[in-house]
Amino acid sequence: MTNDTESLEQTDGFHLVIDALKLNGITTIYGLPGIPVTDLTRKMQAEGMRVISFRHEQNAGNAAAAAGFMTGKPGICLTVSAPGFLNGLTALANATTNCFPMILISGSSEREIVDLQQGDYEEMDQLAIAKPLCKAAFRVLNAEDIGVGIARAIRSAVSGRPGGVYLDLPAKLFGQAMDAAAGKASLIKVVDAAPRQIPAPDAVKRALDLLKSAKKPLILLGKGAAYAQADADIKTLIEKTGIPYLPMSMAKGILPDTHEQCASAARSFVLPEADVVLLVGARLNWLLSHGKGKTWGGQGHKNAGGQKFIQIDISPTEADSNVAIDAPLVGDIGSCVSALLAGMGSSWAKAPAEWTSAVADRKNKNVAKMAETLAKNPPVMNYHSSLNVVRDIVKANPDAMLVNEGANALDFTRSIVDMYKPRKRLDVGTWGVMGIGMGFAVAAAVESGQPVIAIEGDSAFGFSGMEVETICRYNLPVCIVVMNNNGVYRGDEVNVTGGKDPSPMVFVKGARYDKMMEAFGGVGVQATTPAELRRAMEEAIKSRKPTLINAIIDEGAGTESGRITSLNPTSAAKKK
Ligand code: OXT
Ligand code: ADP
Ligand code: MG
Repeated sequence: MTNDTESLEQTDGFHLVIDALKLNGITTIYGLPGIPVTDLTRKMQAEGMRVISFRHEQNAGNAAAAAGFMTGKPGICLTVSAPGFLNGLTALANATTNCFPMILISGSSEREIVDLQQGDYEEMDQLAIAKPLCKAAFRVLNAEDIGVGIARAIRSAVSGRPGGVYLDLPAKLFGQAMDAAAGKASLIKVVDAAPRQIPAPDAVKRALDLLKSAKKPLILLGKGAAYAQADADIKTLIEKTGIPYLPMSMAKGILPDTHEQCASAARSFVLPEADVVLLVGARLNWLLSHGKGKTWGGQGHKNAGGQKFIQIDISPTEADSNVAIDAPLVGDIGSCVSALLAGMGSSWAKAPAEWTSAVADRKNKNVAKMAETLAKNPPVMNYHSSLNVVRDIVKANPDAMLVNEGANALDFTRSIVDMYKPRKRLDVGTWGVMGIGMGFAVAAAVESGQPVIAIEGDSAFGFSGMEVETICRYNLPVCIVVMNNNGVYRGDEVNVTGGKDPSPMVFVKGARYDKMMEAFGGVGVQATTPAELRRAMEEAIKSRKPTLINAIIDEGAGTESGRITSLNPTSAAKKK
């Protein structure tokens, strides 16, 4: 100790990273240890952080992304250099695509060697590779900059449109020592990381004028609306206006799916019929047929249906990305919805009864049709007879989290299983990506403390299935239902050549996924009937023990790509 400003104690890069995270309320990380972050994970645990250690970084990354969506705070994924980093990168890109706040912190190799490409251990220019796949990417070289690096990462992840951020921490940084008091002073507690963004009054007026003119208004809720945690105001907006609403899959439950204004069961009726559509945190991307074409009543696939759009979004460049937006409302959903409510006053007219009763008629017909199908009990369990059970279990346990992936396993679950509370449904999202299952399930359990039900296609499950060990290790209340139809979409395809190899679409028949769970001390059950499935799910929820139910589904029950068969390209080449 040489001068007055220095204290007796020293700190180092390891502890500054930990202190900076904790100072900002981040106490859980999802990751996978190894050089150069092994000691960091040990020290994190020693300093009271919860470290959830995975079997593959992609699953840790998906867990971090789900945590970000659920809490509005950036979920943290920690990986080793090059291959570990790349394994986590898919999840980071997926988080960015879905607007989930997440920070991928990765250790990296010696800069001097990497930059001269001299062949270091796990050499890779990670910052350059991450940059195009996330919102922002930073590298910290000096211990005294760790506070700034973490503050910038947090702010970038959650402000404006949320997304993924990459933070590169070279190995050498962790061991760097500095004076403890100076280190403490270098940390930043981020103030107002996701500031409210108040919409302009003229934009609010424009939106209200358009909404007032509507004869057949529709509200579309996207996952941005769920993320915004403005549930009470969204409910008031919907109920005050009486406008039918359609939730996108991860917006299900902002209001209960059983709400009388929910138009999910009349989707193909309301989209082409509506004249003014209010989009709340939903993009007009492929999931909404880009706002045009037959889905919207347009003549051909490029023709608009003639609807007028109001779009609430925090991103000012989202409007007009697919079709003209007549009234963009730029701001955070909480502020925008409350500004709309304030502008409506107390005498706002309800949506025309002719429209709402037409929607209700269509909806009731479809609901009755669905009830008929669900009541059937075919000799071999299919998606309907099995998901009818899941529907009941979720109804009885509305606080449980639901994770869902697959093709038919996804699409049938989305339309059959009602959600009752916001942010309870986590699924494949904007990319329709397989592999989110176990990462999302772990985060859902860790962040909510509630039981988790994961409805998984057998193919989908395979992408992250090894994490059943993680689920057992942390003793998480996760009940996985593998919808086992022996394959991708269906299990009955054969090799058309008659050769020895199976069709690319099918798996080993009669596979016992339940045994995987038993291998790690969890509960494995094989269910061939709805009654067996019900018993096993009820027991799993009650016991909170890690459980995997291998649900045998008719291998011929699915269709190619589920509800999105039409996206498969077909050859235009003429055949002789
Ligand atoms: O109005 P109509 O009459 O049309 O009816 C609609 C609703 O009104 C009605 N409905 C209801 N009726 C009554 N009551 C209620 N409550 C109700 N609710 C709704 O039902 C219908 C349907 O409603 P929906 O779903 O809202 O409407 P629609 O038209 O389908 O909506 C359009 C979409 C686009 C919004 C919707 O379809 C959607 O969200 N789709 C998402 C699709 C998606 O993302 N799929 C996943 C990707 S598929 C494929 O890519 C797969 N891969 C390749 C792969 C991927 N993805 N990733 C990676 C990393 N590698 C490879 C693979 C490998 S899937 C897959 C595995 C598949 O095999 P699995 O074994 O896992 O799964 P199985 O298929 O089960 O075998
Ligand atoms: P979905 O797939 O459910 O239709 P998308 O992911 O396409 O939803 O759209 C979510 C939208 O919500 C994004 O355009 C994003 O910018 C926006 N968004 C996210 N959080 C907020 C927020 N707090 N306020 C306003 N818009 C938000
Ligand atoms: Mg399958």
